[in-house]
Amino acid sequence: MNITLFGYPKTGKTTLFNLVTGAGVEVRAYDDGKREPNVRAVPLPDGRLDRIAAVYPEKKKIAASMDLTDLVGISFGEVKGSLLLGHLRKADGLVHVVRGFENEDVPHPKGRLDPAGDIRVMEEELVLADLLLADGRLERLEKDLKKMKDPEGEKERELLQRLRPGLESGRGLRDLPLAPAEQKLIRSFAFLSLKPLLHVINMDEKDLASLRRPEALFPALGASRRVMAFCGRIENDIAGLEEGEKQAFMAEYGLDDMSASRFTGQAVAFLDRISFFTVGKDEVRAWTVKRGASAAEAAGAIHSDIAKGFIRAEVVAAEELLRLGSLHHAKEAGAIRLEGKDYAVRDGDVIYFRFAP
Ligand SMILES: Nc1nc2c(ncn2[C@@H]2O[C@H](COP(=O)(O)OP(=O)(O)OP(=O)(O)O)[C@@H](O)[C@H]2O)c(=O)[nH]1
Ligand SMILES: [Mg+2]
Repeated sequence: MNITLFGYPKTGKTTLFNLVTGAGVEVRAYDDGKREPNVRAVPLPDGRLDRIAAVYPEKKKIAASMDLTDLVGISFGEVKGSLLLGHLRKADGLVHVVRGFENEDVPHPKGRLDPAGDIRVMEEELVLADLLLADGRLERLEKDLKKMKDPEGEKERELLQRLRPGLESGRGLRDLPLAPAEQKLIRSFAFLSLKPLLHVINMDEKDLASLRRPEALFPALGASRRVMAFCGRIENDIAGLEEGEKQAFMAEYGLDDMSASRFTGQAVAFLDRISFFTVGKDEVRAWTVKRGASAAEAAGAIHSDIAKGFIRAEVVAAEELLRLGSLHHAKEAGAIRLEGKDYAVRDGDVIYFRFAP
């Protein structure tokens, strides 16, 4: 699972990346902006994993993780031609970091502070990049179809033509009803306006009181978007403190948690992932899959061989296992269900996969 931080220059992407990963990448007010993306794996904390692991103190505990990528800023108007488009298309989820703070050392390129406006412009830019992609493909298809009959190509052309109005109007593709085969076809394009999108506003320290409700401060944000806020400046200062001092400072600023922990929670929620657990010989481990994933897909998340040789899944809910005391006790109590490869995995399942190697 890959989540990518992107946005206009100097919005606090690397500041957020550092807060979430603890990577300590240098943050500068002035530079040429030509840098490789920062990438780090971020463990996803899960209280259920902790409790299952406590049943098996001799086994290693391994959390699920996401890869967080931090891209350098993309200037206004330049998303469609950006060299970073490939990174955006690869991501499972996009996190748009938005400027909400005043800072004379790093002036806003438009000379004004308007997070809702910046969000609207960025959304338009993402849709425009999709429109150009669709049109480029259509143009090639038209040429090919003139030369040679191709039923698959005609289906693709028909689908792309249906997508065009949504892209041209700037609405994007989210609400379009699609048949499963069309969904599969459309997935291969990796359209940006279809990707889960979270806007994270880097708020000014004077607006700390609105951290939980950025829409109160910026009403134009609207309710239809996923938005969260953090305050890079203050949280960065706090992150550098000793544990004991941290709590005192957070209390002073009225912060009940740090953006890093809220961010990882939001990331799982906005990607609509669920977690399942495995208790192996040496390790207790959490994994994430898309909500609705089958047992076979969950097996594939661990190893393709387990999916290939899938025989059955032995399943018990984490809460049930914890109530009964251990997997062994769950088995004795007959609480373990046998499920086939089409079983829809539920959040919190503990699964043992039987497979033929
Ligand atoms: N006042 C204030 N300054 C901030 C805040 N967050 C970041 N900055 C400053 O803004 C500058 C850019 O921060 P970065 O985190 O590097 O921003 P970025 O989005 O990664 O920048 P690019 O990668 O160059 O596009 C730095 O000088 C930060 O110190 C904030 O919340 N308040
Ligand atoms: Mg940066």
